[in-house]
Amino acid sequence: MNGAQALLRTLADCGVSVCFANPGTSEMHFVAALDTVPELRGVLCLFEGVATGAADGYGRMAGRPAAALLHLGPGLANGLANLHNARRAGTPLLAVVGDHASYHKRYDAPLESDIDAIAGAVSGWVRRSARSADLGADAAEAIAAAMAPPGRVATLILPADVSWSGGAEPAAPAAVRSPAPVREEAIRAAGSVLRGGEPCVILLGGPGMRRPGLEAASRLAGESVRLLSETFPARHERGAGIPPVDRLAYLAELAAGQLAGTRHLVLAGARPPVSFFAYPGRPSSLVPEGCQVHVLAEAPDDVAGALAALADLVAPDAKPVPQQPERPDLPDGELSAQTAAAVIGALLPEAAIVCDEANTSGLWLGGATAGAPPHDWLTLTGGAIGQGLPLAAGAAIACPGRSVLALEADGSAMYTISALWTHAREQLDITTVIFSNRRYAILGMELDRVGAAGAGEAARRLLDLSGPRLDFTALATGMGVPASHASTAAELAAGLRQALAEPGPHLVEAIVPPPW
Ligand SMILES: Cc1ncc(C[n+]2csc(CCOP(=O)(O)OP(=O)(O)O)c2C)c(N)n1
Repeated sequence: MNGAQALLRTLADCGVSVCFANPGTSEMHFVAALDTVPELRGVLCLFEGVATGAADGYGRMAGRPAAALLHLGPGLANGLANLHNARRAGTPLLAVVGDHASYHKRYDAPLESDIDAIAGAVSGWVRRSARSADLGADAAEAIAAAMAPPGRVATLILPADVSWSGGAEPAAPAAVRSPAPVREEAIRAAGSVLRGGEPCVILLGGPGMRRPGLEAASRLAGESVRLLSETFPARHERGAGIPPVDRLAYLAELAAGQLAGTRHLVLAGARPPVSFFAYPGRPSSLVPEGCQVHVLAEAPDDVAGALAALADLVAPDAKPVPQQPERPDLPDGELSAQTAAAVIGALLPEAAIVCDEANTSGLWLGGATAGAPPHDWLTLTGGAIGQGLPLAAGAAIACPGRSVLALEADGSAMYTISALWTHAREQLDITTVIFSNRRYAILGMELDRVGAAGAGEAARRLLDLSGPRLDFTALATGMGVPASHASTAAELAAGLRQALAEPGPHLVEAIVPPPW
């Protein structure tokens, strides 16, 4: 058995069933080995950022890693932004990065680069396999590292000669760490804070955004205790029947308003809140003056267990308060981000998976979908745009039978537009809605907020996408995805209905004015 065959066999035995790949010459033995391990499905992605974003979407929904196969340092670098988002999401993910044969490296061939350094920026675990005999064990360890709670990017660097040499053997799965158990002391401390009756916010995040955590947290909410969540959760279970929680706003001034008057902030899977960016004269930390921060549970901990233990301590008889079913009426007239949100809220299918990269066009989506049937909401955890279309591919492959909605701002969609080809190639049940406002709208606002004086026509031109006009229906059909166009609410509703009723991928380009 060569190294590549042992590697793939080990991955399959460890429960890895998908590899999102953009291979090159140094990965050809890995590619050939796919035919010896039929349990591992190779999915071709036409850009590495699609492969890594898809592996992120897969890991968030499956709770176990997919592999992303990348070609040396440049391939890894192309995939880095979405590995960054995966790192922020705490997604279990295995990046396999091919490298030159070990003896070839000293010749400094054109693709030679410092892969270890690039990988270090986004990985919680990095190993360069030295011998084909070690590769199986390295792979099993990589998977265990990727799955250690809450999840991380594990990068295995695979020299071509390690891949092609014989004498390799598959390894058995390695033990995976469980979430750290509930800490009694933290429960007692949070209990006395909650009993004290001073204004308190429980800030939820990470695994606390799944149904069990939300139900336990809901038992704790009351007159002096409010629930809020981190701004960009990796996976938020929401909708009718699940206790709702408002997300902390992206804009620091709005988030400061949400937290004003809070004397105690209890963190349950979330980090202390900070401003997304620094703004001249404004604070970086969003913890209000005089507010004490208490850590109930961190992301690697049993967050839901900690919340449940806290609820049993201070509110043993309290019941969770679920969101009532409620949908907006289908609106009429011209399309805007607001009416588009109402259309989506009216039609969102049960058990949908929403990949939200709608940016400024998404302001009304949360409200419009709050009472829709239960669904999962995946967000831009690391703020690196170009995530949504790849994320949708991975989520759809992780959850066949569920509708995936990619809600995409036009600027962000263009970063990884080739993901549409993978949607079509794999015939994934993904409906993409492009919010075409034809600009980088948020940056128009940020230009003013950071106080960048003197911005004129030259500056505005860098934020404008209006010419040449991006024709998303042509882009989609050119990659095999049927597409339609909507400039009224009724057209969006018709397009969405059809897309959701038919199997396979679809795209609707929604022409919306920018919100400012
Ligand atoms: C990888 C990466 N590159 C650049 C940026 C900076 N950036 C933030 S928002 C944005 C434009 C967003 O435009 P669009 O996706 O069309 O959304 P809109 O603001 O119009 O709603 C850019 C370029 C980023 N966040 N991530």
